[in-house]
Amino acid sequence: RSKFILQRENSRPLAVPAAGTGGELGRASIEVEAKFTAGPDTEARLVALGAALAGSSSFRDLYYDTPDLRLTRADHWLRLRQGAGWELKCPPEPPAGGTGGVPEAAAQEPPAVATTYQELTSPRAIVGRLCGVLGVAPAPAWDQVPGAVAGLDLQEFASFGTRRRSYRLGGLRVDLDQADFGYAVAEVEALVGAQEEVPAALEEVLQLRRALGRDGATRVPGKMSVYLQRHRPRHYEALLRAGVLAGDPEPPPHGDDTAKRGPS
Ligand code: V4E
Repeated sequence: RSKFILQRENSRPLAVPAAGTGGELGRASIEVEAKFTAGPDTEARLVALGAALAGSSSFRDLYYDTPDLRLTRADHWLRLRQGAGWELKCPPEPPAGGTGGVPEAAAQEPPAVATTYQELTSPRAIVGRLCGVLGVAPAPAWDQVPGAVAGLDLQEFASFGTRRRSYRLGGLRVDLDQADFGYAVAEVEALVGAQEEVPAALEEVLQLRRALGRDGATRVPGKMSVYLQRHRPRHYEALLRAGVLAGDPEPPPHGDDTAKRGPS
């Protein structure tokens, strides 16, 4: 039986930890993800490996930052996923007394082939983390995220739609995304409840990525990286300088440059 927790469908939990054993009120939930380029045979390969289609969905993400980009330069990604709510993707807090060092499985791959992020969804956790990064005390009116967005002068810097087909295989999830600005990318994902579980999850994620991907050890940029490169080049350059995004080895061409999947 897989020890990994299934990731959400359309940002809702497919399976969630029992009350008090995970999530933001208990241990941290950490997403371990590796992006890859899907091809015309990816879905057939998934099915051959025993994966099941978990669903299809469409959603729009709106991302927010301060005018001087202090959130994203600190690798904090605040978004409103329409239909799902506010989410903050941010680096996991290092374990108490731990080093936060690179797990062994990741060290075998080039940087950023796999990433680990925490995804916060409770308003209190989101606002607390935002205030920590920005060095301000939370105001009483910020008990909901929109209050904090207004009070902290956060502004929308990106908005795009995604069509997603999701598969599950054991405790892993595979998302095949088509963004509405003409970029397709896929990712293998595991959700774990604690930092100690990250190395094993990484190994599973990278193993499935190798089985599915056409990229070898090449890093594949996410939707945001390509969006910023095309539509917000100064923001993109700032994140390269901050070391938050790595430059793309070969910038992906414009257009629907990977698998064609379903209607637009
Ligand atoms: C974490 C992050 C960003 C926010 C968007 O995250 P991403 O996983 O790319 O989006 P999506 O829509 O697949 O979210 P999900 O539905 O899985 O929660 S934008 C940039 N980052 C950091 C980052 C990075 N440095 N390198 C790579 C390869 N991906 C993300």
